[in-house]
Amino acid sequence: MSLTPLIASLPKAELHLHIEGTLEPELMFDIARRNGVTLPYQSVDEIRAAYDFHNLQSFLDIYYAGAAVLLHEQDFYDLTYAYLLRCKADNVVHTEIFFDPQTHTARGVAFETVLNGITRACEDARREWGISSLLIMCFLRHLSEEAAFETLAQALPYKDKIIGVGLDSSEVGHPPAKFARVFEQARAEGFLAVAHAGEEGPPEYVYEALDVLNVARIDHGVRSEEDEALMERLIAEQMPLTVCPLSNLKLKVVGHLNQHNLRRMLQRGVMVTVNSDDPAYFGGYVNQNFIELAAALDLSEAEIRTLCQNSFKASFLSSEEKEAWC
Ligand code: ES4
Ligand code: ZN
Repeated sequence: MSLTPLIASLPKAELHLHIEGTLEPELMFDIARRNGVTLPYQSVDEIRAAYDFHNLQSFLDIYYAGAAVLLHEQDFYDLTYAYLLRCKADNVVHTEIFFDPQTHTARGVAFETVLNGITRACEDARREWGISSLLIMCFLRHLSEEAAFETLAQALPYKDKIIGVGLDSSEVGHPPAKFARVFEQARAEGFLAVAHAGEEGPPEYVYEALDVLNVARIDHGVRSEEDEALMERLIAEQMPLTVCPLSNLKLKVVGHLNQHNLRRMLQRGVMVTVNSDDPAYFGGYVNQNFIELAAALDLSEAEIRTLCQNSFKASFLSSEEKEAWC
């Protein structure tokens, strides 16, 4: 029996979503036109045809180029509002949104412009549809520690609008420890911490994220399975992994969805969740990730329910808010 109606009907939280990765080609074109930005593509079809990635870096090059159309507060508002409309369609009632300020400040866009546009859309979605959101500011790990410190300083006046800090972009060659001091200061300032680790990088990067950055969640973490002691630790600590199945497929972290280790990890008791990462680039929002994964791994109804419950348990909602959804 199809699990699609169950997947569609269950309330869920999304915990691994880059707002710049929700820029659909149609909106990219609209915003480019109104901002007078020239894209290296003639049509929406041509953009979609370029989304053929062989690893993380080949995706990131195209993703950063697409984000260059975003200039004004309204652009960030429109981007975020369109994503939140997709949350409503997928019964995502709570979302924890990553944003990459350095992608924009490097082009001369003010930190406040980015933050205000995203925040205003989140406030409207809460009022209009009751969707709650929290923001996580990511440091680009291919850039320097000094650049990350500058970004952290820019965020300090907006601590009330940003729940935590994260670490994304090119993983291999940029281990978590590169940002040990930045994360130490961020946590001292009251930010929660998460980090991408074990997507393309080895299990050692997951250990570093835990032990050096003191993260509360690991983003991806799928390569943790290569280290048995690490798996036992993740299970014992109920450390959440925010897994992104269609992302792993499109970036060739796995060859086929039926080779994905999410079900094995779930059955061992790892606190795994299902998320969409960069849905405009990877071919599906959160329900599509559930649907394709359920088909490929033959997930049961009970497993789908557990994954949706995990999404709230692993969230940064208060324990009262979590209980209301679990
Ligand atoms: C990302 Cl899939 C992925 N990995 C690392 N950094 C990212 N930024 C946006 N998507
Ligand atoms: Zn990601």
